Amino acid sequence: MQLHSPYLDWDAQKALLDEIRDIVTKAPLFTPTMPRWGRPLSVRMSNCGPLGWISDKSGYRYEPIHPDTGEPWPPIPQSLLDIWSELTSYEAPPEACLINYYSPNAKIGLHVDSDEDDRNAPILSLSLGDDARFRLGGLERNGPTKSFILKSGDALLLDGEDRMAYHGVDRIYPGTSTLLNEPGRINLTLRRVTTPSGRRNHSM
Ligand code: MD3
Ligand code: FE
Repeated sequence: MQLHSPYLDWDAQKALLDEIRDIVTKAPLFTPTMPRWGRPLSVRMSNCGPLGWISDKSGYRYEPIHPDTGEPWPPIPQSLLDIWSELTSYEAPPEACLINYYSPNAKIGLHVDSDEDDRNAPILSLSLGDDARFRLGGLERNGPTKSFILKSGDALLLDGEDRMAYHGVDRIYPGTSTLLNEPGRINLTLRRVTTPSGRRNHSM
């Protein structure tokens, strides 16, 4: 895990926020639900890029279209592709940028990100808005965990042994940032989903 705190200054955070707002007008936030039971998650989501992560009664997966509008996801802004190139040494661009919106009471329980075919690629996270308490464990659900505060403008790179680690967001601290016009937090995660052609997939 590599935490750059902060990575983006105020102006860069504002510029990125404007780009995300534009994406969300074209690809509105949706409420993902738990597979099988259909219980709604507290985090609302959207995506940009050729693929987007969704969750509904039939399961977790990447899809090329928005579940409500049926339209393709908007493209990933160049500014985000540049950050990926700057912070990762990965050979191919990200294919999905998951946009998570946390209202003050939203959280995400401990989970592993395992819906990507390419488990060798890193995941790059950017935070905007209120502080969050983020928890990172190990490869086993009941192992020890550590918690960190993620602040507006922070970039977190997950690679190597942390890529398949359990992690979650325990809580948001409303009112700790004035970037958004209301309390809450946005997290962007840039992900490679498919294995680039010509690369051996060493994960299995
Ligand atoms: C550690 N998002 O979208 S970002 C998720 O703040 C997710 O919205 C959190 O977990 C959020 O799946 C955490 C940081 C992050 C992203 C992926 C990871 C940490 C990770 C993958 C493996 C280990
Ligand atoms: Fe995750």
